[in-house]
Amino acid sequence: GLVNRLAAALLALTLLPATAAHAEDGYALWLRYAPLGGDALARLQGFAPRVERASGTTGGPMLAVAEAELARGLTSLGAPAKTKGSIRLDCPRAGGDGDGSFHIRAVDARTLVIAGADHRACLYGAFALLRELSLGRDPRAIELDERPAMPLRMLDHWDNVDGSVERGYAGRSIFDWWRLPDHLDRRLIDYARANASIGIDAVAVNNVNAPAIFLEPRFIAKLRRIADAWRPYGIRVFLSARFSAPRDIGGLATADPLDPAVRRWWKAKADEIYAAIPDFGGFLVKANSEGQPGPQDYGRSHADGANMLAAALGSRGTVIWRAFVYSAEDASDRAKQAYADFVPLDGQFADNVIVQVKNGPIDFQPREPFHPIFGAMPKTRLMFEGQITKEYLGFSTHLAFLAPLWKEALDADTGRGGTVAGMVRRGGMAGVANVGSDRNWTGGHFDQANWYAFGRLAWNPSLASEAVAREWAAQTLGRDAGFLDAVTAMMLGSRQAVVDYMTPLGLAHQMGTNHHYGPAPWVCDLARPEWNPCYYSRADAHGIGFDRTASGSDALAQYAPSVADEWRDPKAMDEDYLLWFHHLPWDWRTRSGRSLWAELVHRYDRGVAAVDAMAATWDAQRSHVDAERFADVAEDLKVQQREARWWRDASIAWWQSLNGLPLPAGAAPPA
Ligand code: GCW
Repeated sequence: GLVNRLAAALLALTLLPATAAHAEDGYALWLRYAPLGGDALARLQGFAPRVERASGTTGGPMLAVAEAELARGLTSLGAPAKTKGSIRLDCPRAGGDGDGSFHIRAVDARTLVIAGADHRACLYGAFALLRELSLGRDPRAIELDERPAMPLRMLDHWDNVDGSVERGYAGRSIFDWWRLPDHLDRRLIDYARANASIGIDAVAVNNVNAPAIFLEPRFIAKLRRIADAWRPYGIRVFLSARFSAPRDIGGLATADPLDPAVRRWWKAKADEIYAAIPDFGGFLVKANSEGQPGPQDYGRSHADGANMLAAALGSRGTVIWRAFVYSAEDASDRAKQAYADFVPLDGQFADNVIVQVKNGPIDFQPREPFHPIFGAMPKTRLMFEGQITKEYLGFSTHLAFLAPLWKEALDADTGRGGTVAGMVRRGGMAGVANVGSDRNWTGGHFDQANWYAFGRLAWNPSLASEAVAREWAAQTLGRDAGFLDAVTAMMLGSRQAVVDYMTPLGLAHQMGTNHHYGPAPWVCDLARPEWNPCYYSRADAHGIGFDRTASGSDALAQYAPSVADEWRDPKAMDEDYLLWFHHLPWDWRTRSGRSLWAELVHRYDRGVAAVDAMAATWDAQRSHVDAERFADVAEDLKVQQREARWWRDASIAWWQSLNGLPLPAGAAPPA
């Protein structure tokens, strides 16, 4: 009696804090399905659905995932055990070969139907329905008609064999290659589930700087275990393939793509992989870039290299060939090189080759104009590569919501018959993953929003950043309307804040060598000129900025005339790109009426002030967020406040050492 009750109470006391902390450590991501309240709960209880199958729909692993998710989500949101209505799954074809298009609608007052061609439709439909319910929508009024904007919605892991992650800021790799294939970490299932919930359908599991070991039989067995685990979630695995593998592990003397023995080797390798993984996605390749081997080592073109691998895969898979190339030999303007290398090859790539192009022409900077290749290769399938992990935006310590960054590129009119998003509709979008073994997956809690946003935008690039931020925050953090207004506004302004305190007015690549974290505008002595921050700023006593007009590198000419016209005149253009395209004297008048120098300082100050405002906004939300995540974010924001000042003060001091100018009137004193 009493002893037992005391023991139970004690046990509850010891368990409670741990359980509560676990629930709010961020592991659940946006799939918390926190219990609904108020009207939303009453509506769900009034509907009280059970999940059933339409007559033509039979079970299978992918449908089982959809059913389990619905059961879990509905219960967690507060649906009663005693049911009245139903959610009917009408996805007749088993398996997930379709594109995942689905619709959801009420057929009568008691029945919601999720319908589509095959099980993938019901998988995506299930997650979409739960999202709507989580947002408090009336179940019987939900009507969705969705189709993915592009076939490949992909995450690229830069994860290494030893468990380290290149540019990873969320702990070690989630892939435990040592224990695979015998042991599959549950986390990989949770990962697939999170990806399926946002429509991600492909994952490259290893770094593009790839050793050939991944192509060895023992690794193919490991990959197979992952592929089997992810199949029910609609995710195909891709492998980064080292171009020199025939030499590295194949015993051949060459990796020349036109050499018959090399071609046979890759064909046999592909056959071996497909025997283990019948739906293997294909190869992702970084070739002739930053020291990686490639076809140019043998005097062959990127098309020769890509097509050779494409022939090995045949209709079974896809070669994703990266356009991220720049060479030490031609350092006149790094921004021009990918276009110069690839555009002449338009029309030469095999049908199952996709050329993957970073959002901007340099390298994942806080702000870049869109890459000029978009629109310039109409006969080639293109893919958009974004970086979810924040290599150049303060790692996982600084808060920056990246949907506005990607949207800036995706929405840009290329002037060549469509937007950037339109140019990748036959290819897709790949995001460099920001996921690791941290409890909350991504290091910073708000970095989860970037993973989420990337998936949502790949599914539908016309979604507004604001809508994505809001739905993420509502599912992940809390549903209070005032809270959501405040947090959404904070997220939407956060990337511009980073731009302002790191690289305002179109500056780029002022980060420290290799680590790319703090400011280092003074660095000018690295062997490769285009690795030096001074190469990008071109700052001296007289002025600052990179002249990419006809009087300079003329990178502007790589854009369609209508686009180039927008950026040609420094007086008329969007000043967010000013110093990307123009070298201007320090006393040049900007549109605000301030001198260039004063405007630059103004923007650094504005960035610092924006971070201070973010910290204040967050501080006011204490009552709306669990204590654990509130404190985590508050701590990171303190670091960001300090480091925004570091960026501003170090940058301004360096420019002053060149131009000898005093701080403009009204500027904040250094911290
Ligand atoms: O952004 C740069 C990174 C490298 C990366 C490279 C790439 C994987 O600094 O770490 O290498 O781009 O995209 O290939």
